[in-house]
Amino acid sequence: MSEDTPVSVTMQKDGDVAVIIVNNPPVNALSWHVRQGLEDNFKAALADDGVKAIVLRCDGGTFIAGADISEFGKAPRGPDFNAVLNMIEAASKPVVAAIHGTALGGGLETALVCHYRVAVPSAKLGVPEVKLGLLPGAGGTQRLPRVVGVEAAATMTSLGDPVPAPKAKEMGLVDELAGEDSLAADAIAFARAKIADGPRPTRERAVFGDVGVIEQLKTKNAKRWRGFEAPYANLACVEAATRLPFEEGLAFERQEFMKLMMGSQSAAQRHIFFAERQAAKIDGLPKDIKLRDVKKVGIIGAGTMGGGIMMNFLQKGFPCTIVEMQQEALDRGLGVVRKNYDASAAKGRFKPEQVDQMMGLITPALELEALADCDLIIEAVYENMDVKKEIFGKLDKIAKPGAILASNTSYLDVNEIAASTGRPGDVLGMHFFSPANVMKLLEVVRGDKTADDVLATAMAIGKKIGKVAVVAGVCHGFIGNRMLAPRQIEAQKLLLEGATPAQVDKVHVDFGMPMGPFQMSDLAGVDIGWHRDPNRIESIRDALCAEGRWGQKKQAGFYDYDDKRNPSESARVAEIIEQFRAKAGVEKREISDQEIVERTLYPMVNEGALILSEGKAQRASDIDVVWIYGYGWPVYRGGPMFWAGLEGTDKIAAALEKHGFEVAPLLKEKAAAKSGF
Ligand code: 3H9
Repeated sequence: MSEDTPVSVTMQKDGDVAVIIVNNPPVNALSWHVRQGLEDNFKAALADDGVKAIVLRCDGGTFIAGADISEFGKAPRGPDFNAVLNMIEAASKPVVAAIHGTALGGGLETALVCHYRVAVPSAKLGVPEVKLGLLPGAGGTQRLPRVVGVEAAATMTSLGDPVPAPKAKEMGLVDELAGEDSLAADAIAFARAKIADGPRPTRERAVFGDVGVIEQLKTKNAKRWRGFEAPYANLACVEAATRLPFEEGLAFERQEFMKLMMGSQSAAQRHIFFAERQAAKIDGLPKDIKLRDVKKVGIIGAGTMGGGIMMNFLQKGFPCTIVEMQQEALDRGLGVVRKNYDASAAKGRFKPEQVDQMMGLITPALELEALADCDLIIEAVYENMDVKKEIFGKLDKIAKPGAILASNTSYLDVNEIAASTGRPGDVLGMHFFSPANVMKLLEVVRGDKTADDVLATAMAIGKKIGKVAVVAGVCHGFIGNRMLAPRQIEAQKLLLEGATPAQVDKVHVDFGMPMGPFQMSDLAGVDIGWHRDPNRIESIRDALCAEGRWGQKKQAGFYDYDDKRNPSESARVAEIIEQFRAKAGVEKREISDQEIVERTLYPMVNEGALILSEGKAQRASDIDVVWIYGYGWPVYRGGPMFWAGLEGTDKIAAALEKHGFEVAPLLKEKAAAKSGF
């Protein structure tokens, strides 16, 4: 051990049992010095004749939560992880892992080379590497099928979901459950009891179970795994374990791991892992800023958004007052919430009594005065500045001092809304995405005068209700919808020039998006924003609206729909496009898929660059988080700004210029430096 090696692994002795303790906050990741410490301490324990058994446990809130992801892609340092694990597995004395918190990825792989595993009931064990575009690359795919069988190993590795300790015990992954408060002592006693049995190397156990499950998993998850490489690589390794000797299986796993590690999908998924955590941080604000107390929530508007927003809070036990103008609308809104919960209960996500409990937290009201005791009030009425200003003006007189007043506006100027109150410091935007009880993204819109503690509280509340919250500045459409706009405009132009809605949508779906611009428009409603000026027919979209082709809800939009909402290409839409083309004097031509990418996806990067340089997003990775969690951008492409780096900012800038776009100065800068964002 050299002088600059942090001491993150220590050893204590309890009679004839050596206890090796990892302490590497915050999650005991396997940083190079932990691997070094494990090697040194295991060697010492094995060399000590007084030691008859070894316990491996961790200090802090968790067992080892995996390899240190921040080391990936950097020059290797410290001992090779696999070599350390092989040494532990080959120990001549029984080794017991004592697990609390989470044993994840390389953490579980470490536990798998221990000869026995003892865990507290609250612990969770899993191999989530697939969520980082990887596979357990330290023997996990070869040892798991020997401990839990092929079916469980294939499921655990390809889906990446952790297993609670009691279930892990049933599966044979955990040998004994310890007392929640007596893990250290229980593990020592267990290890002592195993001295007579001796070591039990996992590699010497036989793989068991039916390999047929692998094809079943592929069929079942085909939609979920569309475009992803890692789930299939995980399954290939588990399959290899069923036919190859252990060492050959390990070599195959290593080869597959390296392929994923060097590829762009894992780089993108690792980027998002850190981006998501980074998004929670507000630049310039102290981490320990005192938050406002939010116990009771008020919602204005019981429509789809208001009801969906309220569901998030009810699920976390917040009493909610919901206000509507008319009894009928209120009843309808609450009916929808109840129906949604009942549907979830039918799928086993809630118990019926939980649904009653959540519904019991609602106070319905017809007057804004009912919100007087709420700590956070979220306005979710339709997008009209005058209406919103009137509501906030009234709220100013009703809400208690210190209450946070939020608007769920998706486009409007939060500063103007705030100015209709005498307390603009308490006002901000909380922009949820539809369906609000499902979509993970929350844009927290910081007005010019929003107080720091109001912003920090809104971000913390977002996390509490299970959202990924991102700070956005005030601008038309904030981060997400502002970037959506150029894409939608350009998609319409492409129709005029010769592309079909189906062609444009296919390019987006092939890229990995859940749907393309026209499918999205049909789902959300082609008529959004059109009713303000229904006599205007200036675009293909206006013409569709004028004919009542408002999207799926009318079984007609950019596509025709049957009773089951299956889309088909529309002859009528083709006619409308043709008419507009003639009127505009545009000549029809072949549009290549590449041109669709360049004219619909590249402009999003351009807009993102503007958003960044205007300071409307704190960092490029926040923009990526918005697009992953709010719009279904494929996580294996890391969000638009990360993808720009993969695609080449120089290539993007050149193509935008070629198509006549004004290239954002920041994008030009990145292009000149050939760097990403
Ligand atoms: C692997 O093991 C590959 C192997 O097969 C080996 C192959 C050879 N590394 O999430 P939190 C940081 S791949 C580095 O907010 P929580 C995180 O960035 C790995 N850093 O806490 C954050 O930093 P900051 C397989 C990590 O309590 C801080 O710790 N393992 C790592 O909500 C707190 O994190 C996984 O994929 C890491 N592995 O949740 C597990 N993990 O404070 C990934 C966390 O500066 N981790 N950090 O923002 C998790 O799922 C959650 O962090 C965990 C705790 C559930 C553990």
